[in-house]
Amino acid sequence: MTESACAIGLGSNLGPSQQILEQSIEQLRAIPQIKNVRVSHWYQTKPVGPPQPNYLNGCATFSTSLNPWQVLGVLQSIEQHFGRQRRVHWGARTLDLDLLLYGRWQIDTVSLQVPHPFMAERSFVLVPLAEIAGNWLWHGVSINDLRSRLNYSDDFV
Ligand code: A4P
Ligand code: MG
Repeated sequence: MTESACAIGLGSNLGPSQQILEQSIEQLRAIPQIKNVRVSHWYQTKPVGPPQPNYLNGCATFSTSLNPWQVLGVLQSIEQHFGRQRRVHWGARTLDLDLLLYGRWQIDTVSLQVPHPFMAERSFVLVPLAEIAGNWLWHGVSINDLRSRLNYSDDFV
């Protein structure tokens, strides 16, 4: 079966964030169609958007035989497990899982956009992602190159 390389972003700024992020990785590892899960370090980041607590952010990569919509479904069911409630757009959340990259796929629908539309401007995505997937491409540009274009010294706690 064809396997695709996938990158996701993880974030939490409510509750025991590190525990929530680590348990969400365990849930991913328990899914038979998800293999070779690699995880960045966790970074404390300042919130982008409305005033809210600092975030703990990181990224993970894996290979999967699931299609992108199935991956999104898995991410949303893990979010639900941790009690994510969608209230304020860009507001505080116990767990936010975003599909960043799915192979070289480009998807532009309401329910799924890949690559994730804001990833190229977000240091809380690019810094952890560069740790584990620096040579992966976003519209032909490497993650390392995208990261080096950002001035991110003030974005971390
Ligand atoms: N959706 C479309 N494409 C995707 C994708 N690639 N991955 C749809 C995941 N979901 C995708 O998402 C709303 C809808 O987006 C979903 O139903 C899905 O079908 P959501 O997670 O319910 O809403 P949201 O998270 O409030 O909005 P959004 O636009 O996803 O926000 P982001 O981009 O997730 O940003 N600051 C720091 N420091 N760290 C953070 O992690 N996160 C956010 C949220 C704001 N500020 C932050 C952080
Ligand atoms: Mg989201």
